[in-house]
Amino acid sequence: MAQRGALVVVEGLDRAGKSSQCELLRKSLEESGMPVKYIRFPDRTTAIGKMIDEYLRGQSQLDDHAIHLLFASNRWEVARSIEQDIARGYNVIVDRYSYSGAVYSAAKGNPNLSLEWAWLPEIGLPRPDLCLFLQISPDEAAKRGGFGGERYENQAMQTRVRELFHALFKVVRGGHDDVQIIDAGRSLDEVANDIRDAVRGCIERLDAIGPLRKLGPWPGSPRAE
Ligand code: DGP
Repeated sequence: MAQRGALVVVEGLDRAGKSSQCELLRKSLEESGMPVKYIRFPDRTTAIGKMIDEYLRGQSQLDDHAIHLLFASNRWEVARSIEQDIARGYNVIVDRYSYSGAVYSAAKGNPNLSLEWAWLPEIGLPRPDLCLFLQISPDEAAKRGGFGGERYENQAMQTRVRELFHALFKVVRGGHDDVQIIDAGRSLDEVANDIRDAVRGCIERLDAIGPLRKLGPWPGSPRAE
């Protein structure tokens, strides 16, 4: 049987360069003859994705918990196809994933929507073999062409999001090297080189990692026996 592919997630603040870097990574893997698929969340093309799109563009209002669960559903609706692609040997690059899911919702400051609560609907989704966090200061992000007009694209929110990403990574990292911080304040090429090296290293480790894993519960939460 062919070796399975790797599940690689690219995360970061708005304007950190995720989409450009995902494209460069896709090209570089394809040029090396590796099968690649590239997906991004939110996937605004599905029925759920269209509701998310309207919300982000300020055309609809939704309860914080309701929109949170729509974002998570948008991942669940393609979870099976990610697993199938990985099993068929594709390396799947994902632009934003569960980490954005938990962090952006918790960053709203709703006292009934903690980071821990926000993580719950992510449990059981395919677990990335590698998560690359493109680190950039909120000031630098604002300089890069400024923020657009979508919900969340403002300095206060981005600062909170940044803090919460680090808080989340501390909790879910579990001592493994599957979350790597990349300094995205450098040139496109420098960042792309680091990403490419990290992903190649991950692909080489796939045998040692074993089958695709699932995102686990919040550490410390009680489990049923
Ligand atoms: P993007 O298409 O990558 O620019 O993402 C759109 C915006 O939505 C961006 O500000 C980040 C935010 N976002 C992405 N995924 C999620 C999610 O799962 N939950 C929440 N609350 N926000 C998200």
